Order: sequence, then C-alpha cells, then structure tokens
Amino acid sequence: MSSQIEKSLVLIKPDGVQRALVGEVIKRFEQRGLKIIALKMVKPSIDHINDHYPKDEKWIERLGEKGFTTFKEQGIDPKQAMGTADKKEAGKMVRKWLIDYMTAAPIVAFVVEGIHAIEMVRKIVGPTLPSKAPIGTIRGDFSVDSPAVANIQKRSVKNMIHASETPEEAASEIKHWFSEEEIHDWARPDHEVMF
Ligand code: IDP
Ligand code: MG
Repeated sequence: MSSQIEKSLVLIKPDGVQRALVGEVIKRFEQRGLKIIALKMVKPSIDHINDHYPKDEKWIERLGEKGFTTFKEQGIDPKQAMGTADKKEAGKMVRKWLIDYMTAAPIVAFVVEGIHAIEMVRKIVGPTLPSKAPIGTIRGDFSVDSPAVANIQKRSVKNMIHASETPEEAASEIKHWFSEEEIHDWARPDHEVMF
C-alpha cells in the first residue's frame, strides 16, 4: 500500500481565508481520510508566488487557452474583451493577475498525504473554473467565478484553492513551501479501521 501513498500541496487562496472557509476546506480533506502533515499561514512575496507557478511557454499558453474556451462558449470576442486573441499573450496577462491575487492577503498552505493524494485532492477541489465545477467539490460549492467576467475585469479567476496537478508539481511545490522539519510523520489511528 505504501507505494500508493502520495503527498500534495494545497493553498487556500486569499478569498478562501477572507471568507472564513479555512475550517470547511480542511474538514473536507480530513473527512475523506487524507492526513494533513504540514500547515501554516503565509503572506507570500511576489517572488515566492512567481516561482510557485510554472514559467514555461506551454503552461502559459494553457492559461490563456482556458479563458478563450469560455469566451468561445459565451460568444465573446477575445480581442475585444482582452485586447488579444493570442493564447500566449493572454496567458502572460492571466499569470500577472494571478500573482496580484495570490499576494494580496494571507493564504493557508498545507501538505496532504494519503492514497492517490494528488488525484484525490483535485477531485475534492474540482476543476479550475468555478463556473464549470460540479456541486460537491470545494470550487463548485463555494465559488461561481468565470473568465468571462474575470478576464474582462483584468483579474484572476477566484477559485479559492490551489492544488498540485501532477507528482512532479507536488514534489517541487512541497519543497517550495515547506522545509523538511515542517513536515510531520504521524499516524491516524482511524486508518486501522479504514484500511
Ligand atoms: P488550477 O489552479 O486548477 O491548477 P491552472 O490552469 O494551473 O489551474 O491555473 C492557475 C490559476 O490561474 C487558477 O487556479 C485560476 O486562479 C487562474 N486562472 C486560470 N485560468 C484563468 C483565466 O482564464 N482567467 C483568469 N484566471 C485564470
Ligand atoms: Mg495548476
């Protein structure tokens, strides 16, 4: 079983903290059987967030593309709404808004450990865009934002949570946010009943 145990990084973004939903969010991971093994509140610097998010072209283009997909569905002209129809240009703009959003106020960072934790956490959180997130997910239950509004207002989509997407992302993000001494090894006795 131990080879299936993964670690994932979760951030409760400023909107989640300011809306006093920290307890509600943490509860959802704990009740699923996942374990919190590190946790802190931080007001991150611009540099820290800039290094948290990938800088490669592919990731930036994907960021631009997410909004364009919604624009297309809503019949919005990206050039008129954002001043560009180029996904790389749009991605660069969104990345900057994202840094503004993530550095505006304190966030809560934690590491979740458990079976298939990376995929499990993403399932609990829901897809990136709250407007498309199913009810029952954190994003679907507590947020409604869409690029159709956010990109026109020149701000990031407010979706309450960051969660690692891949094992590679999880490993580098955990290292970026926590030192080894801040990560704790402890046992949940209820796991003996659960597994
Ligand atoms: P994720 O947070 O679900 O992993 P990513 O694609 O990695 O999603 O995007 C990082 C963050 O960028 C999102 O959580 C969201 O806050 C913001 N974002 C993504 N797409 C858009 C967009 O089209 N407009 C504005 N903000 C966006
Ligand atoms: Mg991501």
